[in-house]
Amino acid sequence: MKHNIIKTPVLLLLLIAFTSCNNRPSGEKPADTEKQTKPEVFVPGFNADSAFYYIEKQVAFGPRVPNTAAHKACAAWLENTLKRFTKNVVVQQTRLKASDGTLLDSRNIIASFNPEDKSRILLCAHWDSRPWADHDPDPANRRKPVPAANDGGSGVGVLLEIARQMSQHNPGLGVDIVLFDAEDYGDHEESEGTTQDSWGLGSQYWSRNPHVPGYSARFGILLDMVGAGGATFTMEGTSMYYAPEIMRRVWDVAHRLGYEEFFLRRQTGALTDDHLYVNEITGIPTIDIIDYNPDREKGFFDYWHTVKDDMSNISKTTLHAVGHTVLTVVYESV
Ligand code: AHN
Ligand code: ZN
Repeated sequence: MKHNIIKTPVLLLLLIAFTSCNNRPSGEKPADTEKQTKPEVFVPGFNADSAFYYIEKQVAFGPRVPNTAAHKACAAWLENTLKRFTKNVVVQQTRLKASDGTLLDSRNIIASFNPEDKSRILLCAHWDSRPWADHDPDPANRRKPVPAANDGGSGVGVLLEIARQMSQHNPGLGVDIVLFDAEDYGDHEESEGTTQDSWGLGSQYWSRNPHVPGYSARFGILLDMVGAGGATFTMEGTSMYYAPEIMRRVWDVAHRLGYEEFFLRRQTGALTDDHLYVNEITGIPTIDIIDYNPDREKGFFDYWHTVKDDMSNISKTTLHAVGHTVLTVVYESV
């Protein structure tokens, strides 16, 4: 386990537990003032079969590693699928430099609902696959790509189903779904001198170059690894630093809906994920719903960054708990 240097003294007090991909939130801390929700509004049902199908479709392209044909084909499919749900779809295509120097043909895919509305919510997930299964127990697999059903596919599957629901029932406020590319091109475990900012390249780019100049939102929710059976979403440290009120509100909704076995009220160490860059660079208070539990060997799900991150890990029960919770938070934010 490697530990990063903490640069901000207050964080020493705030962040107790640290993990192998910890970080040091250092940007401006935005005001985190969201009013309480209104439980009486209409919320459409979340169809977990549909979300599951959207994950199957992604996985069927093969690993969506930047600069591969599968990646390009999946990008086109994601764009066309979102265009069935809203006419406001933009693709940010750019070349991003990985820390090993590789130029990645990257696409952030963005779908907006009620684009003229000033009151907005950001929903995001990464859609790319990790190029190396560097946590595979078999060393022979550690240079092979990850199928990325859970780590990548699941968050996108849930957001596509949310988009489908919003196309049928207008949420009554602005919602932007941002599918980040090149999240999982972070340095290989066995490479020397790993750097934290090798992760989240697509979200770093979008945060500096949002699809709408001066873009802002009331808050953001990132979904990462939201599909495994037995998932536990602990109260992750970066989210708790930047957006504690959003965390409490989302966890309150989840508990009210009966999903307390998934959404644990336990604070855990700060992680580097796309929400870190959104928080640091845009100032939009953004949380991460991520399957993470320090009691596990890896912290993440068993097949994280292995060649077995395939459809056999995906549970409709977990997808439903997350999708229902996030849809409820969105529709109750009117
Ligand atoms: C690290 O492993 C450094 N952070 C977790 C972010 C991640 C990777 N999410 C999915 N894959
Ligand atoms: Zn990953």
